[in-house]
Amino acid sequence: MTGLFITLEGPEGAGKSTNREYLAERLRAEGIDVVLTREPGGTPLAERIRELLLTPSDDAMCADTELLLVFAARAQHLAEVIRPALARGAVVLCDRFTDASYAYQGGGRGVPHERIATLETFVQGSLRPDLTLVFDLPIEVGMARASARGRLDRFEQEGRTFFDAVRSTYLARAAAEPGRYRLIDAAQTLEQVQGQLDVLLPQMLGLHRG
Ligand code: Z5A
Repeated sequence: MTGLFITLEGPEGAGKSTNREYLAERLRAEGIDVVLTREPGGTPLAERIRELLLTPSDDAMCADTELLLVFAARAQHLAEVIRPALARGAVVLCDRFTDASYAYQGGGRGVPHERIATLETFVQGSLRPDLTLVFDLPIEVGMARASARGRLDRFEQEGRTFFDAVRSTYLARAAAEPGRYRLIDAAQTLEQVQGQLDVLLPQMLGLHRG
């Protein structure tokens, strides 16, 4: 039995965490074993790496260090959580995965695509998400939502150019592989966004049943 690997992506404040919970409830109501998780993080060790990545610090972190840390956390997450859950047939709903490395380290920091692709193959082998939901919205709307929470993390302190590059990388990836990606208009009200997810639910159930 193999499960279904769904990732949620998009810029800050797009509603990934909120809607991950909503999707999990809807899938559980169908009797499905759902594992909710996130990156960077998802295991005790990977959560410690997350702290390193997100905590603002006076010590500059170079782009390659950042890239290696996200993939180090991912290796642990895959071994401890994602692969075992998929092997028992669960639906894994993961808030961010390797598309975020292409968007933030690639688009935002300018790390060459090939370098990220090399690590992707090294850490994941042939494993890729079955479905990726990209929550898209204007950067200023997402930033306003995120900043309403208070203290900004290390990524949230970046400027407009960084986030424009993040957003356009997500959109370019979604356009290049329409079979795997679904674009969600995340600027709509929460009810409307959840309406868009409801439309996708039968597809998710169909993919899970194989
Ligand atoms: N990162 C990386 O660089 N490379 C990688 O490979 C990976 C990650 C995997 C993790 O942060 C950081 O790690 C991330 C990229 C980097 N950078 N940042 N920043 P994270 O995932 O914890 O942080 P985030 O993505 O910024 O999470 P977020 O700001 O919490 O966004 P969200 O989960 O998409 O949004 P939310 O928490 O569901 O909603 C935010 C607020 O908006 C909240 O008050 C909601 O109630 C509200 N909301 C949600 N939807 C709506 C609608 N539709 N209308 C109005 N208000 C709404």
